[in-house]
Amino acid sequence: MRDASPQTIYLREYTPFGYTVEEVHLTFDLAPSATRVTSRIKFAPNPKATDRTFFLHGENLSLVSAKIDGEAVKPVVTEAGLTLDVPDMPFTWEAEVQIDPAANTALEGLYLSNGMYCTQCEAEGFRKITYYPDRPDVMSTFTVRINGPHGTLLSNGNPVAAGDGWAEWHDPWPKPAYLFALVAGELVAHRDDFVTMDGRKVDLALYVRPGDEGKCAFGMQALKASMTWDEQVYGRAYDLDVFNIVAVDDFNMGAMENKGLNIFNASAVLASPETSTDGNFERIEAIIAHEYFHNWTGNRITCRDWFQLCLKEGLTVFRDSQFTADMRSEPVKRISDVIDLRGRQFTEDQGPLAHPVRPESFQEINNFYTATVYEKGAEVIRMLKTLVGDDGYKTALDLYFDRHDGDAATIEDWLQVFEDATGRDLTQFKRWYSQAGTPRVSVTDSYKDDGTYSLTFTQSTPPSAATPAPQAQVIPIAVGLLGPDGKEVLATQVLELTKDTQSFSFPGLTARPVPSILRGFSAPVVLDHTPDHAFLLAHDTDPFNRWEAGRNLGRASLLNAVTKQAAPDTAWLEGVAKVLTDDSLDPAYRAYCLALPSQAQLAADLHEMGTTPDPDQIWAIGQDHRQALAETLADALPGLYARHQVDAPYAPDAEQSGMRSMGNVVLSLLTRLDNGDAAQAQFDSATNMTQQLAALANLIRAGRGDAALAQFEAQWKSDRLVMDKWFGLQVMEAKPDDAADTAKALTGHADFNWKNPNRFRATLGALAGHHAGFHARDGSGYTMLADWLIRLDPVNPQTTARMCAAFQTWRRYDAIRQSMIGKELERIASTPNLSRDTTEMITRIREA
Ligand code: B3K
Ligand code: ZN
Repeated sequence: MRDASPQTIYLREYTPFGYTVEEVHLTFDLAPSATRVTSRIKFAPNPKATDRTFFLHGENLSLVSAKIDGEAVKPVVTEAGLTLDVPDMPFTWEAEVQIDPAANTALEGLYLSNGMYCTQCEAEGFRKITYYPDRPDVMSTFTVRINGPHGTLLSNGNPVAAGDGWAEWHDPWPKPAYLFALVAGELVAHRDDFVTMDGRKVDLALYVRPGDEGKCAFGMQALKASMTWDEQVYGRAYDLDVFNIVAVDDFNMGAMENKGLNIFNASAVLASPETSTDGNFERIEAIIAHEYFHNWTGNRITCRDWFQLCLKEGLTVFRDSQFTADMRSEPVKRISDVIDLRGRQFTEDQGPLAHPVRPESFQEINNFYTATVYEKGAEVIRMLKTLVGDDGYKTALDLYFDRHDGDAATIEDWLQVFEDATGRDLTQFKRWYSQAGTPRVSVTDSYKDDGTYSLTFTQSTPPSAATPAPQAQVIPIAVGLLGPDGKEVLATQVLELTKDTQSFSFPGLTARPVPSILRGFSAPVVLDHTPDHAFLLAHDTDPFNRWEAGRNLGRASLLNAVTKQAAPDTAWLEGVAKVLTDDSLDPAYRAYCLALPSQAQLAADLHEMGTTPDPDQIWAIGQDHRQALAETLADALPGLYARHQVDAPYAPDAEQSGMRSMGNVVLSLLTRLDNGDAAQAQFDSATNMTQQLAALANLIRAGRGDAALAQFEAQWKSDRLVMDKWFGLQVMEAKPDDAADTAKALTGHADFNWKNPNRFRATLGALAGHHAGFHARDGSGYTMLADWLIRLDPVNPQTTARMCAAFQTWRRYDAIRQSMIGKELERIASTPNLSRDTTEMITRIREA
């Protein structure tokens, strides 16, 4: 649907719907271009509402018939829905609509993916299936009858009955329409079961297309591990007789937590050692856990309105990060989360798309499934837990589940639970939900002869359009102190910063200590502090801050190379070399210590310092630094490489993947010295995708990737998920000047199915993520992306809008680049019939 002047929705304008829904009965007569949906819905006046307007959402529906209590009625139908005068007492609404799943390329509502019917309703897709009050605070039980093709017919809840070409499902748990799901097609099931802590047996199934049966075992194990973990850690058991997961090829995001019927992007669930990397396995485990955890945080307790999205998403991301930390390594998970947070969420906060964790207005809610809502939302919960302690957190969560089970709740409800459970006043803390922007915390220190050491913190948050006058926030700062000999003289303590400026004293020391500040990244802030990074890299007892010290050394070295033409810093080279060769440290951790900040991160840092970033120069300096590191470590590399090969049969566990990640980091350094000989040997002997793909990347970097790329393509041409890697890698590894051309050539490949979001993202997303390639001097990266966004928008607005974010940093760059980007933004904005999704994104980005 096209809106001439899109409407803005405000949090402050929330009012409850005038009617409650007591029961929903749906019948689907499936046909690719003419599916009939018959609904029978019992409504009753809502005693909590005053406005009795009867408006049902509905988009792209042909209304065949409508009845109230069995009598035909003629509602007023618009592009957005229908209105009707209804009785002031309980009544039954019946409607029959026709929809066209085959024409639904937006992948929202009911659509076809390779002949398989599937749905995506969050946030507002149910209104493309039938007329309904499509808002999360309207909850009901659903009974669904599917008349369809032979094969598997699935919906939410428990199976009631089935026959040839039909099936009936009933979901006893009241739910909002966004959690509705239906799947129908030729599928095979990988089955298992789980006995809950209260002794109920749950039948588990992972449905995939024939041919993918061999990629199910890991996902199923991850599901069972998630079910066990949620019982043990949060005391939450599953609540239906069945839990089904379906893998779908065409999907706009990772996965969806529909009640009892999770639908997954195939890339987020299918795994095998030959076709998936260690990173894929870890991501799949986390997404399965995330969607499963939503059963309590999202489904049993849902959101009152979409402004409360972080209520379920921030909490569920926090829960899945705890799960991954428990399954794998806590410090490594923390490091990777912080890299991600800085890369995506800080970027959002620093640019025109900045918004609070709980936004106050939107035009298209799908544009607010952001790093701020998800990842910063999770950081806010992590801080709450730090402030109230583990026991306080547990008491509060128990109260939350107890008090709000079955509710459509708000952030106010969530914070109230913490206040009631712990007695703490969270008035100031609540600013984390209402203020956009990343606070900066600067530190000064002093030491007196009487042995008292003091730290003074100053916080300030840059103003943004969303938050023009930010106020001081509650910032938990975990601090430890190290003595001059490197031994810890003060174990980690949490300081609570609540004012603009605040000092804390530590008496009784015998010498001036070195502070380790913001341990474990205890708050999502930018820390302005330049302690002795080399000392902390050598001695810090907090693994996060030890990594951070190395990263800060590397970052300073890169920045000095840009601004002062300095050579790579020997303190960084030597410090990192020491960590790398320290076999007492976890290999996965060491691999992270070697990674330099990204080029985009450096561009952000330079911009912050008042220097206009030059993407070509940043790229070249990164290359110099890696070359210098390879040369410093030249003697150690072959031994390190050999020591990090895994002989045991492949397992995607933390231990083996840590070994491979270290081995592959070493391989990338070796490749700089041996022209790719080790990479070629690894490519030829690889028996898993982690080794094969890393080897291929290095061969491309060494300028000898052609044969391996052809071999890889021949080997994997019938595996879509592996071919996504093949498309993406070529763009990612292209030299800056070739990136846009490489992407362009790939879009001409017979297998470039641009309507498939995975393939589109693999190719164009890789271009947008190639810092120097996207920002190539001639503007080819900008034009290429804009061309494709314009083409995709009418087909799939959601994926288009999401990818517009590639332009959000445009004001960081020089005038010529800004003018080229400005023209592309204008070209997109002036495209006739641009979707509401893309219009909102481009408008916000241009307002910068
Ligand atoms: N809740 C879904 C995301 C829906 C996105 C709609 N544009 C997946 C998740 O966060 O688990
Ligand atoms: Zn989620």
